[in-house]
Amino acid sequence: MPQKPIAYDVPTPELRAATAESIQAEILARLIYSIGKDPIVARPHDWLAATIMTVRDHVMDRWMESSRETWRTSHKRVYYLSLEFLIGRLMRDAMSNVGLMEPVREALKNLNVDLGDLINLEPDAALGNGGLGRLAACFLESMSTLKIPAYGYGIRYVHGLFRQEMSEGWQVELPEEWLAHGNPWEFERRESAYEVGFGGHVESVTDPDGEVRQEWRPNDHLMAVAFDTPIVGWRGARVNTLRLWSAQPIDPILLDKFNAGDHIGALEESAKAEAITRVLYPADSTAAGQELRLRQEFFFSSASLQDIVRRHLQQYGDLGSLADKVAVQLNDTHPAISIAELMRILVDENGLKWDEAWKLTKGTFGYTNHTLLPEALESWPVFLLERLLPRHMQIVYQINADVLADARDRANFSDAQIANVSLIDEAGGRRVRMGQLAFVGSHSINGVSALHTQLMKQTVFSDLHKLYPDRINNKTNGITPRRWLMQCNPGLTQLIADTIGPAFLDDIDRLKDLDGFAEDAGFQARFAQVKLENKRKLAQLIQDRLGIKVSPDAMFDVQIKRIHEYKRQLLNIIHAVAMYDEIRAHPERDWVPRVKIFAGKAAPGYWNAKLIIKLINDVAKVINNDPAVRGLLKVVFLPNYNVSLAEVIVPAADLSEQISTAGMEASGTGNMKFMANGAITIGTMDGANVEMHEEVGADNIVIFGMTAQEVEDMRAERTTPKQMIDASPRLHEVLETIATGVFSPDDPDRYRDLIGGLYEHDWFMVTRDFDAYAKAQNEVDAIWRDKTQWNAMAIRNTARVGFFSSDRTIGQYAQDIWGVTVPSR
Ligand code: 26V
Repeated sequence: MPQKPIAYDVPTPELRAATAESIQAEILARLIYSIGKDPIVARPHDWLAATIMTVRDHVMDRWMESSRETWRTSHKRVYYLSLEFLIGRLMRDAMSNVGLMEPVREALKNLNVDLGDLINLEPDAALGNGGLGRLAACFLESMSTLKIPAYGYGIRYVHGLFRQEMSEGWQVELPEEWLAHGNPWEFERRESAYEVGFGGHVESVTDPDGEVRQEWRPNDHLMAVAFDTPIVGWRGARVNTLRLWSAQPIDPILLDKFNAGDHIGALEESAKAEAITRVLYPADSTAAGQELRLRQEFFFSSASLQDIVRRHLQQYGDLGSLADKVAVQLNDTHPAISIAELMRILVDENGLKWDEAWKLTKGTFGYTNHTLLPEALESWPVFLLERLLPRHMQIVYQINADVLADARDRANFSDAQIANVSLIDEAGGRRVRMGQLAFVGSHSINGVSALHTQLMKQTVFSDLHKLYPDRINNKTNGITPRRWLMQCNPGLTQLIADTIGPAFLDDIDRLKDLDGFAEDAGFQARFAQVKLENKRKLAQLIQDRLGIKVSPDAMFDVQIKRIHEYKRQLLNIIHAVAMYDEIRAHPERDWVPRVKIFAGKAAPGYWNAKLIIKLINDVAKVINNDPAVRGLLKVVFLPNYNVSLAEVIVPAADLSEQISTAGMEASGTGNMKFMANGAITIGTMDGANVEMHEEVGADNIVIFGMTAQEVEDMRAERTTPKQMIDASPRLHEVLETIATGVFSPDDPDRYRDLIGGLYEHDWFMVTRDFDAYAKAQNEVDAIWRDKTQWNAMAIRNTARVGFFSSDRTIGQYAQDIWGVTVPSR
């Protein structure tokens, strides 16, 4: 039965008043009554839990009111489906968004506890690999800020992204345990549990009225249990829910096995079920291809769709209005099986006609593509889908039949074009292409930067784009300015507020008012002072963690992101070696002191990425210890890069390295974080760098290297770079130094193949872009020497970052894709 909209007439509750005294009492009450600890013996983790619970309490009224309001007003709901949410820490974010920072700090101080220590004690929720997962987290915060009724749906991995340690410069992966001390943010919802099936067979059933229906009879079952986390927007505008699914067995123990003495066998089912949500896949650029990954994808998709349909029926009573009241956004193809699952729920379980169900499905789904790398495009063997999800395989075939008919009849496609749009890849073993499935099942397909969207139209989806020309659109990524400016850089935030007033806190475009201060000597000095303070903190962290002394007066040149050949950390470290050679060859020159800072994880199976980490560490060891360098150059690799570490590094950066091979970085979002914090970018015309160049102006960014078109042409030529390398004596020498073991005397051949690859094909254009890069770095040095120019450029970066707020991005999704009106703020 549909529920009547509830006639609550509760006004939006004000955020509960808070003073240091009231908060202190609340924390103590939580410590005693919820944690069960006497303050005298309470450990830091007890204080943390009590503080989180206190902050959480201040969010609860808004949370309930937010969902009440959505029921009452019947507004459309947005569901963001993502296998990854790279949340990081939540306490500072929540405190800051509801204005509790100062009272909590004060309250804790009175209790002899340091808020900063507690903040650093909170585990960093790393339920994601990199950009795609962090984007999902920024989007959640922006959806709350913009008061959009939204839910994030994901997986509650017991182990998030692995912890990275260094062993003699090599990456070692260790399990991550964010739940070890419990998670005070989450609420387990045992009542919101769904059965998810796998395997079995499909039966044709004839209804009493003669209709033939398909019924899936899975032979494996498990439960999806919901865990909810509140996500509060800026100034508590709204509180949305992040709902993460945990897999649990239907029967926790098989008693007959146990009683028969098979104690391990009795727990087998349970272990099998729980395996599904145990660990996040740590690869972000090669489709995993393993059965467990497909099980994760379906488990999560099915639970989410069941929940969405249940909620819709509860409120509206019928499914005809689904596309009017529900928008589901697929974060890449990882949840694309949802399209077949919704069709199954509509047709098999609710008796809708195929055509109507298909219309509703397309009206409901939108799909965001985040990569064009061929190896990252997901596809699953037909035999695997047939075995795990036999009914979904039938549905995929049926969808495909319609698409192929469209292609033949309506568009008059050639055989090659038909093969391109087909959901089934026939080359090699037959596979289902999830990108094609997501495309045909969605009314909107978007890329994440202007260039990326254009390339989508020209490459992977060129024929689907011809067939359905009004579907592809662009939504350039963004970042939340709350976490990535206000919270991580309070010094700069205060300075900006003192200079142009606090309006930018609510309307980020007002940062433009800083433009007028770019040349103001007094403001420049204060701006530089804030940067220096942030650099001191990072220098301290480097000293503490690595025992390396770096001068905060040197230029902090930063590249932090996943390690990948296309991101070209190799280009950066080769440049470090070139600098090293020159400093030694020309000690008399006026060198700009630099610290090259790297951080990032490599996928555990990605050999070259791991080798690049080792190379950075090998080079660091030599350069940092060579007295001839006189401290003019330091190389630092900070282990275990995560959101929390980024929050320390980004505000301290002078130079932001965004140097991917043009055409390969879909957008990048780190680039935007640095821009907000007044770093100058050295970058290629790739991803969102192109739009940064446009927004900040050519004079305030350092662009170098081949364009995407030039890369494509060069690759087509198939010339080897050898001649070119030989013609560049400087590059040649550097490559030889690395290849012959100068940095790896313990294993002189360690880098022979890595460097050999550059001579042979150099797919990522490291050598072809080297000279341009080195020249651009010289330009950077020249700007650095002119502090007035540097500061003016840096200030303009902060001033012009407004476009890259995820509030802008989400506003565009809401308007163009979801059909949701954004209430005025
Ligand atoms: C992820 C995974 C996860 C584990 C299993 C297999 C697999 C295969 C492919 C992928 C795709 C990851 C794509 C991705 O992270 N793209 C990044 O998305 C960012 C947000 O849009 C964007 O800024 C980056 O440029 C883009 O690389």
